[in-house]
Amino acid sequence: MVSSWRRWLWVGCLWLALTPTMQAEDGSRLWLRQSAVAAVEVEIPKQSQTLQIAADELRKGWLGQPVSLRLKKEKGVSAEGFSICRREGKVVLTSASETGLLYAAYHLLRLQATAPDNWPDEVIENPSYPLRILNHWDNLDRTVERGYAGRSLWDWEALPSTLSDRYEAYARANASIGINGTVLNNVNASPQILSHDYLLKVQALADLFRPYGIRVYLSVNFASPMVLDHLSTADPLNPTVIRWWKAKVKEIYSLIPDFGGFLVKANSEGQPGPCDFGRSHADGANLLADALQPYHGIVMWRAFVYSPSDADRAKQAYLEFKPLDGTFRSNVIIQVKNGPIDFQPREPYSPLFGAMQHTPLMAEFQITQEYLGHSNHIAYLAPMWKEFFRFVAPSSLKAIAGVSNIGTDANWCGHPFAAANWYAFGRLAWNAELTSEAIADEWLSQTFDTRQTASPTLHTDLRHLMLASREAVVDYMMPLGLHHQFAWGHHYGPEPWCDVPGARPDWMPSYYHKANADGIGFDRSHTGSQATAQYPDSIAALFDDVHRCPDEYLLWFHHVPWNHRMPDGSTLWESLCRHYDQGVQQVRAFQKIWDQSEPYIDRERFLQVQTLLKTQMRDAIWWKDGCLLYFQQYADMPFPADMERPIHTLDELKRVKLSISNYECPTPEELNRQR
Ligand code: BDP
Repeated sequence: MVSSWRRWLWVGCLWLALTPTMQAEDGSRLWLRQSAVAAVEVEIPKQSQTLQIAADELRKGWLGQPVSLRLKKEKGVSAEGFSICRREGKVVLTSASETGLLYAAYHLLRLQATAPDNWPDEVIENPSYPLRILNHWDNLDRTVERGYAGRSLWDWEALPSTLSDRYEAYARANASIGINGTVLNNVNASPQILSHDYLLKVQALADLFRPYGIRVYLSVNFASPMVLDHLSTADPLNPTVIRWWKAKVKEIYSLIPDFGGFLVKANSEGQPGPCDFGRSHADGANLLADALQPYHGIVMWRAFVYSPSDADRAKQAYLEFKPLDGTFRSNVIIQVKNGPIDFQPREPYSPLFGAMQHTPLMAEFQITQEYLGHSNHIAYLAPMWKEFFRFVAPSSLKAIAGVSNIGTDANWCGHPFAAANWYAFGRLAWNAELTSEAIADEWLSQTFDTRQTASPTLHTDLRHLMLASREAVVDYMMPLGLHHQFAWGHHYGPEPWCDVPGARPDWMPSYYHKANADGIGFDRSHTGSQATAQYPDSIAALFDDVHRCPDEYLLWFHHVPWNHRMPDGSTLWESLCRHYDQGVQQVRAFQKIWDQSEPYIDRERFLQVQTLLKTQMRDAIWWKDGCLLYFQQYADMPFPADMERPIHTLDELKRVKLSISNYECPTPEELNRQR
């Protein structure tokens, strides 16, 4: 379709524009780093802020033929979807909505960066989910719960009069990957967010985000009527409480007409909720849903509930929510974490998915690496989310949410590779069928220009590193289904020995590993807590049988003797050792791969990743030595001869106490001081 000399000219321009200049980069441009040599002609159907943004993006970055944007409904294309085709010497982008055209513009730029000479004559894209939402766990004092990339982006003090440039850059990055909603504040919500002063600040952000197709949502505290207006109760059936919420919602919509709705953490980890007044989660959710319904707002009600009761923690959300199936209003969506415990490096999927047949559900993924090395470790999470989709059909979900890893750090997410997880979350929310490989391809090409360098292997080597990274973390932290072996509070380093006097037993690692002279692992089979019975029969049969249970979930579902024979003939103890060792060896391999990329990567990002990989390497050894030396006391067996030997003693590691909080990532200095 393009004559060959023109194609070469075009590829040449592209090469010139994209060839890395090797200038230092601070990562602030994320995956949006293209700049065109000369602005192309772009035709828009009418004047609007959104279309202007789309046109400006194309003028800044598109190197091909003139582009025509057309607002038109096409068969097989949803409201936010779009088509791209080449017609009469132009590239024609068509969508029924302005936001769809903005997405089309970003998609065209993505095609140019990732498959410049190899895209089909016609592209049609429709989002997998209508709601693709980031959850910020940002507090009003600008700390970020489980945030490891600086402070909160939202400068509440300065809002609404002063608007940081980063707000629009944030909206742009989200729009470029199709994210269309943002919950601004922590699920452990301050009631203050609903005060009039704060709503004016929220309004300012909503106004900025609107042209980028992003709606604003808020986390709300169930006791807000009591705290803000001194009501004597927050009972969801009390008429005064009902009136309070209706009036509050009316006030919000008078300021933000397209406000998205509420996210609620209730009766969980000390948060107030309807159960405090003898009511159910459905009573609580329906109260808010009724107030929001006239404005088409929604309630995302979290199923992350558990208490220090007799029931296995992994069973509790199901036990509490399954009986409520079908009793929620139609504008309530139950937001369920991917696994039944809490964002561990590996969990089986939560059995609530598939069990709630009459209630819309949405998945909650965690983009911030609370349990995967914070922003110090490379852990590309797309493979973890795809693993979830192997069990939970993407089409069975109503929406998708991801706990954000964004902060004030210049590169947004702390680790240069952590931005890949923000990117991957957006791309999977847009198209759950995309492969982890394809997303890594896109991100690498746009972030490091990996396809434009002289190296024949840089792109594939870095892609390999990304794809192997999450499994490496699982291996050196908690292989074979082990979970929650983290140090108290900050969830960074290993502490299988942790024993905080008086603390909740279900917050102690020993609750989960149950290591003793007989073996290790949590028996959730028919002989134990029977959590396996919460799964559909075919899956339950698989998980319940110690000989059929996939290795990666073995110690999640079974208490297994140390000399149990694994499918490869090794004992459980040997296999555990080999997994830990394998994790460490993988990080050594990542260091080598990264060092070979030096000639092709700008200095600043190269050095930052190189330094972080050293930290990751030391942490991997810390995890391996700490866990294996501790478990060896029970296994009473030697390390396999071919395994890398420990370099620490258990006593030494037991003395490590990082002085960091929920809001921080340990610095190399703090780690060196301790280890
Ligand atoms: C856990 C975090 C905690 C969150 C909680 C939640 O440790 O900080 O508040 O999840 O999701 O992962 O509500």
